[in-house]
Amino acid sequence: MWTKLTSKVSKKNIDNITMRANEIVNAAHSKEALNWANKDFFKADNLDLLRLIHLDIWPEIKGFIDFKDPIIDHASLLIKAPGGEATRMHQDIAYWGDREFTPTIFSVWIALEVMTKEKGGLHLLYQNEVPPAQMSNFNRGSTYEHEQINDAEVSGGFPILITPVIESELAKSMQLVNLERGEAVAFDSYEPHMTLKNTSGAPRRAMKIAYADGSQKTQKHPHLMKTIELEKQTEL
Ligand SMILES: O=C(O)CCC(=O)C(=O)O
Ligand SMILES: [Fe+2]
Repeated sequence: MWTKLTSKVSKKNIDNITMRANEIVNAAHSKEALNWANKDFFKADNLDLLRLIHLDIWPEIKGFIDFKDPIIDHASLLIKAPGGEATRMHQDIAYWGDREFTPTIFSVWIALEVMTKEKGGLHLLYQNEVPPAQMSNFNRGSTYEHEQINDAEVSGGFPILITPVIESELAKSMQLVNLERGEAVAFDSYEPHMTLKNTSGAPRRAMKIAYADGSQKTQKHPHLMKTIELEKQTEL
C-alpha cells in the first residue's frame, strides 16, 4: 500500500539538502563509496536538516497513524550515480523481517528533483495506491517469494529480490510515480517497488525517512531516534 503525501518539503529545505548532497557526490570516488555515504548521511551530521524535513511532512502523517512510540528507524540519502544500476523489484519486509515483532516500518521517499524513468524514479503498483487517510491500514500485506542474488552491485546494493516469474507478472502494473521536487510518497514494507538504471547522465537525488512504532522493535537493529527527540533538538 502506498500514498502520495499532500504535504511537500519546502523549497528552502530541498535547496539545503541538495547542496549537501552535491558535496557527497563530488567527494565520492566510486559508486560503492556513494552507496555508503548515502546510508551514513543522517547518522551524525545533517540531523538539523532531517529535523526540518521531518517537520514538513510529519504533521500530515501523524494524523493518520496511531503509533505508541513513533521513531525514525533509519533515514538515508538515495543518490543513484549516473549509470547506477536498476534496483530490482523487492518488498522491504524481506530485509526488515527481524527488526520488529509486528511490522510497522514504512518509508517516506522524497524527490529532491523531478523524477523520471531515465533518472531512476520510484516505480510502484498502481492498484495499491490509497488516500493518505488510509495509512492506518499500512503493513497488513503478505510477502512474495524472494531470492538472494550474489552480486549486489547488479541491483543497486539491494541483493534480496522478488523471484523472476512473480517479478515479471507484477511488472505489468508497475508505474513510475510522478514526483516534483519536494514531493513524497509513503509506502509500507509490503509494497513491491523498483527503480530503473539511471541513464540520464546526472546523479538522481532522492532521500527517505523510514518511520516505525518503537514499541514493536526487537533488539536486532539499532534505530536512529524517537521523533520527539528529533523535534526537541534545537542546536544540532
Ligand atoms: O531509491 C531507490 O532506488 C530504491 C530504494 C529502495 O528500495 C528503498 O529505499 O527501500
Ligand atoms: Fe526498498
